[in-house]
Amino acid sequence: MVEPTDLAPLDTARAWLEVARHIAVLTGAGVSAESGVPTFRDAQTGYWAQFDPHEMASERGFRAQPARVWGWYEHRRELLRGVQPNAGHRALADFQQRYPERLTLITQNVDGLHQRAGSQNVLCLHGDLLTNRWLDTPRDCCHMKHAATGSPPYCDRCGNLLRPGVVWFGEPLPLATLDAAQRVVQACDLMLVVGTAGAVYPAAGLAHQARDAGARVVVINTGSSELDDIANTVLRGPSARLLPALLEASDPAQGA
Ligand code: BV8
Repeated sequence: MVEPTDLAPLDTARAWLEVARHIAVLTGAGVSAESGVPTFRDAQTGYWAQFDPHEMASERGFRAQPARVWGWYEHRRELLRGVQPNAGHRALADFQQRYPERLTLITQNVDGLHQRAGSQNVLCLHGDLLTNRWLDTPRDCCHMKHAATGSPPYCDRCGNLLRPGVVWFGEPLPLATLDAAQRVVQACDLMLVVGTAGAVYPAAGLAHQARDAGARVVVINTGSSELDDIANTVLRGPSARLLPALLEASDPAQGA
């Protein structure tokens, strides 16, 4: 019998998928690239290219330049209007629908496209670009009706600012979500790491945890990533093509 490792990476990954009982998927900005959403690194184009995204995606950066950072998020929200989930998002949602107990999706993305494609119980490590919350602990006066329009909106009673509902650099990830993600990767036998540079922690650490717990790790990326060296196999190419190729082929109904 030909060992899966003797096959091409995609066939190897398909063979591992067939026998996997618990599949963890970690996605990054690359899975939304083919929907037209610039990746976190590529988002720095035009006017925004002059600013460091890690600086802007931080509380310190927001407090220093609230109008500029708010403008950057409003710009990114604008880029999301009219954007649709792509075939990669849909392949993940469809597979989970066919095998609800087998796949858990963990995402670093804040664009909501996995949820719009139909993925359920998505573990969103870095929050949601389309929500806001108060910068400082809201007082009785801070109600949305007092969010005077501005850049950013603010409470016209105490001056509290609204901020995007995302996790900034230097801020802790939502504990319950991170705990759940860590439990998922500890228990999985296959982990797909899709469209992420693997440079942001603790998210990238989940792939290391999966590998250390004995899971097979498959990286899907158009370019090299910081997680390639812990992958059991790397599928080099766009996720909107490779996720359907990997996940749809495994459908017994298609006689795979
Ligand atoms: C925290 C929301 C502690 C905001 C984001 C350990 C080691 C080193 C550093 C640290 C560490 N622990 C903590 C840190 C510091 C820091 C960090 O990781 N820094 C990095 C820069 C070194 N981490 C933190 O600050 C985290 N917080 O640890 O807090 C703590 C605990 C208690 C109390 C106080 C504090 C918080 C990190 C969360 C930051 N927020 N997002 C926003 O969006 O504005 S992260 C942000 O950047 C994105 O959400 C995303 O997660 C990340 C970018 O990563 P990618 O998704 O990989 O995207 P990128 O553009 O980089 O790459 C795209 C990839 O796709 C590429 O590889 C490309 O080749 C590929 N690609 C492109 N097209 C395709 C494709 N692949 C497939 N198909 C395609 N078509």
